[in-house]
Amino acid sequence: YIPKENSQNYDYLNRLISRLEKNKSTGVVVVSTNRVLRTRTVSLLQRHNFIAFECLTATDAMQCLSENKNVRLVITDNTLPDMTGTHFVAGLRKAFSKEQLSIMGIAGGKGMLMSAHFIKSGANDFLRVPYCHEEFLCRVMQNVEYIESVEEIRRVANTDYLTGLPNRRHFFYMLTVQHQNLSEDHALALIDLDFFKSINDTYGHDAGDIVLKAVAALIEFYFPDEIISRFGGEEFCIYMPSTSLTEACERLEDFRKVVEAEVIQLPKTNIKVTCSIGVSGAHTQRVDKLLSLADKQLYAAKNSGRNQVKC
Ligand code: GH3
Ligand code: MG
Ligand code: MG
Ligand code: MG
Repeated sequence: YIPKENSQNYDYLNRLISRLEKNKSTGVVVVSTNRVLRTRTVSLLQRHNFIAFECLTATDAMQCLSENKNVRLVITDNTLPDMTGTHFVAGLRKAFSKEQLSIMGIAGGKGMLMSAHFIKSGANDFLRVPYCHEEFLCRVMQNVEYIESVEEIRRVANTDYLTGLPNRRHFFYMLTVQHQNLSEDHALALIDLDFFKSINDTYGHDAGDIVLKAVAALIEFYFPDEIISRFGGEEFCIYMPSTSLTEACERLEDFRKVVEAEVIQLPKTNIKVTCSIGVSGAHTQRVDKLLSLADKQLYAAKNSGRNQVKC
């Protein structure tokens, strides 16, 4: 469905068309007791491929949000049975920031201050009822795209560009989140590639990059339930919750053998690489202690001839 007023505006059209595909995985919650307003709004959203949820109360909407992680926008009327729309918005904002969830107030009537009330309560936007379809769609798109661009910026900020693994910054963030329920048993491993500089020197920096990507893929495959990270240049870190030091060392010894056996294909030749691993375990709950201990063990592994695990 393309509004005819826009059939000449090709930039807008292209944007609309590319959105149609993305909208299929984008949830929008519509909250109103006004049946006509609610069903019209929902069908307009559905015509543009959005997954639209109809809710009659603030409580229903909260429930819907907790069950559907794909919701990027809530559109709410001001007179709801269980609370006013602006109270609902203020409550929603305690659970979701403006960067996580867009909220748009909609309300009719002659009151001039309604949009200000909504926006002061934490709404991103406001639209007066009856609304014009075009304006409604522009605003929906703008609010959804805002959330998506913040998500994209977050993803880029948390990811190592070369390997696609979580970067060091994100590793610490995930650890802090996990830290609240750190189990007694846990372990941390630092993995450092052996003589990596000589791979760069012999085969070139691009070959070094291929090796880093290959090792990162192995880590991702063998530690799917652990918190992993590219920690620095040719150094990786793995946090293993609910794992004893003994169990961690066995798994890392297995992994060391996997790396040793892996044949990495370069454009002109195949090469192999080894790694040294330092592991620390349960006797401290402090992440900085775990790290410095693992680093000491890694240093010991290097000094005892490399290609080994030290626990
Ligand atoms: P050791 O066995 O003692 O760990 O020796 P090493 O050569 O692996 O360690 P060293 O710290 O001397 O060298 C690490 C090298 O990793 C130096 C740096 O140029 C290279 N490096 C860091 N990041 C990247 C990257 O993103 N790509 C490539 N190709 N090389 C990188
Ligand atoms: Mg080094
Ligand atoms: Mg190294
Ligand atoms: Mg290193």
